[in-house]
Amino acid sequence: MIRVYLNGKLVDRDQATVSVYDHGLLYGDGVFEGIRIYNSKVFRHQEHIERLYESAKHIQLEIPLSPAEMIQAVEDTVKANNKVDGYIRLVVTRGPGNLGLDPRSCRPNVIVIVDDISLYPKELYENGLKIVTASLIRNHPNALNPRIKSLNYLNNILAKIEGIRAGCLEALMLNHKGEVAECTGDNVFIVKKGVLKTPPADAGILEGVTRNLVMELATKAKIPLLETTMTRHDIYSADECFLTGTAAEVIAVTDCDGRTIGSGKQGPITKQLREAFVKLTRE
Ligand code: PXG
Repeated sequence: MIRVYLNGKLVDRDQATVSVYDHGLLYGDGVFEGIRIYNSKVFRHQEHIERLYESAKHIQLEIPLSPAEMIQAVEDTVKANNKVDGYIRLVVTRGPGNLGLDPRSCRPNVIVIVDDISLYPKELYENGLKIVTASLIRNHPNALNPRIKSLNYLNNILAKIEGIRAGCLEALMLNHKGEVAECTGDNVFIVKKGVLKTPPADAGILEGVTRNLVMELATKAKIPLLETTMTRHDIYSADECFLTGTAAEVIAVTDCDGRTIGSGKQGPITKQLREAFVKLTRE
């Protein structure tokens, strides 16, 4: 039986319940993180916790644990579940309160779930993903900033549904200026004439932990790297394209909106960075 951390206690998953008055449920009011466990180690733990606290700060949600206590709670939950490889869903909801948007009566719920995550089918890591551009734009940063990993993921879910309806497992999202932002749960990279490019944080993206790591790996491998604004033209005419994310890891994109990207196969720099990523996480 999976044991879930709920407000300081480890409980069986069937007993891990929260109120229907929780504003996380009623309004999507809360924040979360998705973290991998590789070889019994919580991957990039500190970075995920930092992002969680930054998201919480932005929405003025006071987490009732210090970051150090949160790290301990996550470690304890991983141990209690004997997890070697897996996935952690860390959730802090605004908590139960009165009906109505006013969050002042709420007391946050802290939840840590340790479970598994399903990857894309293995062959897609060799053949690459097909994606389409969603007609829905990414949230305007002055409305709900994509840098907040909030419980309100409808923007991404609606784009994902568009992708699925078009026969694709991922959808590309543009920002309010028509520039490439990110996919529904992954950041986007391209390679053009040997230069690795990715949209900057102010393009309206979640600053992915995997994105940061891939940029580090590229720097180490002396691959020129540029955070730069891009449009769909840059994706269509790229030599290579790939996505990064905790769930997806590093995966090639070989088709966007019916345009074959580069050779139509995983490109050499994508392969190199994916191998460096796999080496780092599996060793
Ligand atoms: N952009 C968005 C909008 C995301 O939600 C990423 C980029 C990649 O960030 P990381 O830090 O993971 O490299 C994400 C992450 C899920 C799931 O359950 C989604 C994410 C991560 C883990 C699981 O679909 N999104």
